[in-house]
Amino acid sequence: MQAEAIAPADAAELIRNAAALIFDVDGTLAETEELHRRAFNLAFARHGLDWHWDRAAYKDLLRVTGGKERIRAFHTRQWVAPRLSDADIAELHRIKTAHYAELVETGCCSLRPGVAELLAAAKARGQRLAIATTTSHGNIDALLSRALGPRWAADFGAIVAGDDVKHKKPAPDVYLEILARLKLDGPDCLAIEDSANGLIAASGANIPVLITRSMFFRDDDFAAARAVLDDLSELGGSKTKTEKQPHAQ
Ligand code: XBP
Ligand code: MG
Repeated sequence: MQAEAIAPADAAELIRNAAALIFDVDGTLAETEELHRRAFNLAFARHGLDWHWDRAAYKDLLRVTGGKERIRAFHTRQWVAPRLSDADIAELHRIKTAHYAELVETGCCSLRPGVAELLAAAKARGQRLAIATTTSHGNIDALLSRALGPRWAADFGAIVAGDDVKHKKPAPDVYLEILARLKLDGPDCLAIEDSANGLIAASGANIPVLITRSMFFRDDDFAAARAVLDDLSELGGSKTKTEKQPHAQ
């Protein structure tokens, strides 16, 4: 389906008019999935498992949201694999999370283009900010304390992570929890996401979605999004046209 191009100004207006901007983390604030992939592989090696997720395998595994769920999904597909209890998987995921924090600490994963500028502009106009993610609070803090400084959380009115809710994306749980905490209605807000699972989750909470295409989800189906950008730096300049989905309001 050919998307109708809209000027970045229309996407910028969507942003400015929202009562709250609700940000996804992985792939949206920063291209973190490559670090997650490396952290999973380091944890497998540390655990004595001969598993290695290359980018193609990881792209497919990313359809499963949540690191623990992703490991379980991969384990289930193996013809031959050691028995892994839920406790084993939780421990494997804990090791992976420690490796992820070390990788983020090296400073090799900065915020995506336009993210810092948008956060600063939203703060300057008193616009409310929130985070709705599948990853963990520890991973959010590792990334944003490095990118935005130790007091980064003070700028966000609500932060909901994967294990805070019963069902992870594409279920709407994290977004419904954000709306409940902010006491706002979905249509008054705007979700900023990078994946089809994120689009489905926010749409399930009746929140309009602006997509920024990311490394592993470039070819996902974003027909239900209000606008699709290559990245948020388009809001500042008129670098390229954004794609507006034909039936978006
Ligand atoms: C993306 C995810 C997460 C990360 C890995 O989260 O699905 O599972 O891939 O992080 P987002 P964990 O909603 O921010 O795009 O291993 O902590 O799950
Ligand atoms: Mg994401």
